[in-house]
Amino acid sequence: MSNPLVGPDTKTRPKTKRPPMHKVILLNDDYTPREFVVVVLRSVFAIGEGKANRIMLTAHERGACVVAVYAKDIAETKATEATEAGRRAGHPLMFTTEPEE
Ligand code: TYC
Repeated sequence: MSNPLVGPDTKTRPKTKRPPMHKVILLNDDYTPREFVVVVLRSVFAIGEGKANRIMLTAHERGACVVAVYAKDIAETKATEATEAGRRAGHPLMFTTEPEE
């Protein structure tokens, strides 16, 4: 039997939205050797050789390629680390980040 003094059950759903994940994007340039790009992808992002080659080639052909998706601070740290690795070796290699969707 329903009690008229009691409203319908409502579930309180927490309003906490997950923060958006961030893409790390590899940008093409005309100077960085392909093999160097693959070495950086493998070491900074723990990507296997085949996949690293495909990501490098996609950036080479299309101008940019998404490398991986992480929480914002991790994406930014890895993009900086990978860009720095290129800079230390005298290459203009660039990684950027952007929020997903
Ligand atoms: N375009 C470079 C070359 O021809 C290779 C390269 C590929 C550089 C991908 C950056 O994100 C890159 N040597």
